[in-house]
Amino acid sequence: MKTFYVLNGPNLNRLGKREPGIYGSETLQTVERRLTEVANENEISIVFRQSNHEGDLIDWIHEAEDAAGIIINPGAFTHYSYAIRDAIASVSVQVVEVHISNVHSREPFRHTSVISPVTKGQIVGFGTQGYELALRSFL
Ligand code: CA2
Repeated sequence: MKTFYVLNGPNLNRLGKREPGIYGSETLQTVERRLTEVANENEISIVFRQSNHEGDLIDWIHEAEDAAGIIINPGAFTHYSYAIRDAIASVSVQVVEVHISNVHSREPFRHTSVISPVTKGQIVGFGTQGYELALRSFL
C-alpha cells in the first residue's frame, strides 16, 4: 500500500481556533479526517504530523524518503528555512507545497518561498481544500 506523508509546520495546530478570515474555520483534525476518507477510497495510507519545531520537520522529511509523496505546509518556515529546503533536496520523493491562504495577496515577506524550487509544485489560496488537491495530484 502506498504511503503519503502530510506534514504541517508551526502554528498550524491553531487552525480553526483563530483568524478564520484568513485560514478558515476547519481544524487540522477535520482536514485529517477528510484526507483519511480520500485515502480509504483509494487504498492508500497517510501519516499525519505537525510540529512547531524546524528539526522535527527535517527528521520527518528524511523519514519519508521511501514514501509515495510528501504534502507539506511549512508555515512561516516557507519563507526562510534553507534547512527545510535542503532536507527536501536530500530525498528523491516528490513534494507538494500547500498554503491555505493566498500568500501572494498578503505581506511581501510571504511572497517568497525558499521551498518551491525543490518541490513538484505549489497549491496556494484554496483554503484547507488545498491539502486534498495536493493528495489527488499524486493519485
Ligand atoms: O497560508 C498558509 O498555509 C501559511 O503557510 C500559514 C502560515 C503562514 O506563516 C504562511 O505565510 C502561510 C501560518 C500558519 C498559522 O496558522 C494559524 C492558524 C490559525 C490561527 C493562527 C495561525
